[in-house]
Amino acid sequence: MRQSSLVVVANRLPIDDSTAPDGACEWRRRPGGLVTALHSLLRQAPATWVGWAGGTGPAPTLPDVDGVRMHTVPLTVDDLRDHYEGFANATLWPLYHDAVEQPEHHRRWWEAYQRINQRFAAATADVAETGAVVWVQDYHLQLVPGLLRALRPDLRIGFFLHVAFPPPELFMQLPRRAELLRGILGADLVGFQRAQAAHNFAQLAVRVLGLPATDRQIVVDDRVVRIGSFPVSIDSAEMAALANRADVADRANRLRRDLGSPEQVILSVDRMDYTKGIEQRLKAYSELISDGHVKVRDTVLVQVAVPSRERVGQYQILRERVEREVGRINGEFGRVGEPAIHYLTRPFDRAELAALYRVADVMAVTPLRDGMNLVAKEYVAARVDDTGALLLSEFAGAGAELSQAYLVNPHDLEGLKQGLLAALRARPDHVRKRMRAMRAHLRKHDIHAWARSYLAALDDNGSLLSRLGTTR
Ligand code: ADQ
Repeated sequence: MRQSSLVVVANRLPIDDSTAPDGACEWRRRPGGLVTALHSLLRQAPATWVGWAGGTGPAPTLPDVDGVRMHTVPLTVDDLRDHYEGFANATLWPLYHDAVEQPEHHRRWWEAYQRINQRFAAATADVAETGAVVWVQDYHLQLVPGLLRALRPDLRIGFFLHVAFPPPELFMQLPRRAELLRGILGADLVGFQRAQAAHNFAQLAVRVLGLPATDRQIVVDDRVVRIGSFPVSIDSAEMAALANRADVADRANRLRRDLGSPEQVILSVDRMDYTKGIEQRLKAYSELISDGHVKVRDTVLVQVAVPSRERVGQYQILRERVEREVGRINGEFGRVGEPAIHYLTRPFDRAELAALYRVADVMAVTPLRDGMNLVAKEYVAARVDDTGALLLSEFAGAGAELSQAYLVNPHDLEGLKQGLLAALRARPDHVRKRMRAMRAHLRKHDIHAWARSYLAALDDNGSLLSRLGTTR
């Protein structure tokens, strides 16, 4: 078996199958931050990506993508139900996001989580070269670092959590909290989006496992595990270039006309998820209309909400509630050909998304809790003329970085309304000053800087990075 010096392990492979018109099956690179971030690095070393290819049949053998080997891990229908939809998305996801929905606990889900993590660890052990650097991603695979270390103590193992990590009081609810912590602590470096998350993790290591810990390191079995924050980012240059394209500008102008040429457009783009604060935002907007602060003719809201995890009950209920509320608001405040909310559920390609960002005078990103939130960063990167106001939740990781945004507490309805009004009514010179500062920040702290800083910290003797010869 061919082995690699750098292995990325993530629930999904970075490619999707697409069937060509002649029926032939092709594999295409999936768009997305992580893929983009790692792409330029992975191409330069003998690299492998371990993950699930989608589907529930036997694992397909896939061609290399841009020189990166795809190593598939198979999942059955039961695995998907109990591991992905169950433990990952109905136990961990709500618990890690302030328990804004009730986490469910089932022993069968935990068994599946262990089984699938073991499968990923074994697959990784097979493909990693002696002394390789392995980078495990996200909450689906928190046991992999520990399981992999037991199989392959020679490896350098990193773990990065893309989502929020909860305060100890919440994490303590997990029936198998000690096992989960020990799983993550199999890594040499544990990365989080925010410093607060690293602090929460260190406190848990002390409280649950009785380990000596600071916010920078935890000592486990005479091994030092380093912890820290590495805020993920986007390819800001790519988004800016896209937004600058003439066809994207044309599309943005057309969109504005199609919206009835309102004075101001408010935009929100979310995965349909109860953590994103969609219902609270709709309520704030509708109250601003009924209070007479906002007129539908002048100010429209475009809400993009792509359905996700549709087999998980809480997501089905949320979608029904959001759609009922959009219908109510449009029924009450819209007119023929003039809805108050333009509600869209389909996925957009990157150029369409860039055009939407260009149209938005105010971008409302108000999750109740979010590890980072890339949409906020994409909006900033797309505002190439320094206009546009970002309304941002304090509870998104991005809120800790983009302090020049209009920061709001989305649980506070009055505060949310005031924040939205402040963003809508802000003086253009103030808006410009804030946007310019945020764009400067993003140009420096982009996705390449993120991947480089994490890998430099993981590979502290520099052997991988010098082999990669990475300069950007
Ligand atoms: P998510 O919760 O999925 O990510 P987010 O960071 O906002 O949330 O990323 C969503 C991505 O999907 C963005 O790149 C956005 O452009 C894209 N997207 C949304 N709607 C779309 C549409 N209709 N069409 C096309 N693309 C669309 C998790 C964590 C976050 C963390 C990221 C990355 O929950 O907190 O920021 O991982 O670490």
